[in-house]
Amino acid sequence: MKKYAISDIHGCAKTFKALVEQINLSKGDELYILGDYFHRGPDVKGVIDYIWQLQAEGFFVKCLMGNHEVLFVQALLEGPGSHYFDDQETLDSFGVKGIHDIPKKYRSWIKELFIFTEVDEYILVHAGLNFNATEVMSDIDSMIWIRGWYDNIDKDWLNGRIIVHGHTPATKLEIMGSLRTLEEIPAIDIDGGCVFKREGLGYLCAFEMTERKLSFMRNIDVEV
Ligand SMILES: [Mn+2]
Repeated sequence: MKKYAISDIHGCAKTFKALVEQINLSKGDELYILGDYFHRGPDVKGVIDYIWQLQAEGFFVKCLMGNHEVLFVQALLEGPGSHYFDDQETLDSFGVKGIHDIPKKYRSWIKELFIFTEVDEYILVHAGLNFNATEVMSDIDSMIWIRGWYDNIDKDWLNGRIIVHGHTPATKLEIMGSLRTLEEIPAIDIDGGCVFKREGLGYLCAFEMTERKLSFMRNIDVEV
């Protein structure tokens, strides 16, 4: 049985589907998605529909929340004209004019996403952990938003656990490099910056946690 983590799909439904097919996901496997389904890419609706399709077919898929989903929920709460969410492509993927016109089942789904989860020796979270917090696992805001936190990692607190996260785009080489340095830095950033054009970015990454193997899919939704 394999256990995969994928993060920061950002509306790239074709790339996501191609990666799931590339890893040859089986019904006994587990797939964890670490947030940021929304924004930037062309087919947010398609990403969520594909997750639901997998689940309906009997695949195990557990979804965490990213900051782009938080922004979306804040915009829903704030009402029309909210500055929290301004993404025409996301609206276009649903064929609607405003976020409140997005069907309720999608809006409700976002509110049900998990903030973090633990799988074997791994802690899975969108952005990372704030080791300066009094209660590391209570700092939800940091779990969703934090950047540049590796210098504060408390290995004693982790007690052998490894943090798998996304949120900060990393090049393919950086992601592969972090897999080799888990002893020193027990964290791996699997956000391959799939929607970004910068050198080394433009990949969606799947991390198989049991055998610690990486798979990459070049973006096929947008030009990168
Ligand atoms: Mn993010």
